[in-house]
Amino acid sequence: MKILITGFQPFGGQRVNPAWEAVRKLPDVLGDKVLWKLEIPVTFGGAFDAVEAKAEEVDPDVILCVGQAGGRDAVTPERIAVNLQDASIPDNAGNQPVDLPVIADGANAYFTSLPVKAMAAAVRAQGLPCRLSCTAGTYVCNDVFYRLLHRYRDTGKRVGFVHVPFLPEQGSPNLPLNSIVRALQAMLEAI
Ligand code: PCA
Repeated sequence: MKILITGFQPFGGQRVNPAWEAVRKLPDVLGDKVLWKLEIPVTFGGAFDAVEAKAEEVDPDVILCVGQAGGRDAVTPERIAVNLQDASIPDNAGNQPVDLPVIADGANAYFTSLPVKAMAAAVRAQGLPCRLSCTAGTYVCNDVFYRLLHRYRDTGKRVGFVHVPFLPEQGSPNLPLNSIVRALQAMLEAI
């Protein structure tokens, strides 16, 4: 199984993004799974373009995007992407869409095609905090998640998104980097 896993660049005045810091530390092979890792920009549309370009090259079975969710105290696999852009801060290109659809004629929402309950159970079995989330927000993370679910619907490619807490150096609540790495690894093994 080929898995494309992405992490975002820093945004919102932060110097690091725990998502990419953790993704880059994952092994290249996990049992029968081969991982392709990609750092992506925090820009509406641009994040999707980067993932799609890599997916066209690699032809992965699974695409899993990872993002930072400051304020959350657990790893949170996302269940739903919504067709809404509503940014409270500009993205890294200076764009700040408000009350716009991601895709004009798209469905209101898509459910993830990854087994998020099994993934969450695998993280908790490691003694790490994890719960399902029913909103990836309305910023760039939801934008790339929605666009990927739309693009790869009915293709057999499965798409998921996981938000992770801050690192200790970014504030509280937080999780150490190696805990985030272990959580990602447990989720990948559960797919
Ligand atoms: N988190 C943001 C965008 C990039 C990231 O890591 C979000 O939750 O939308």
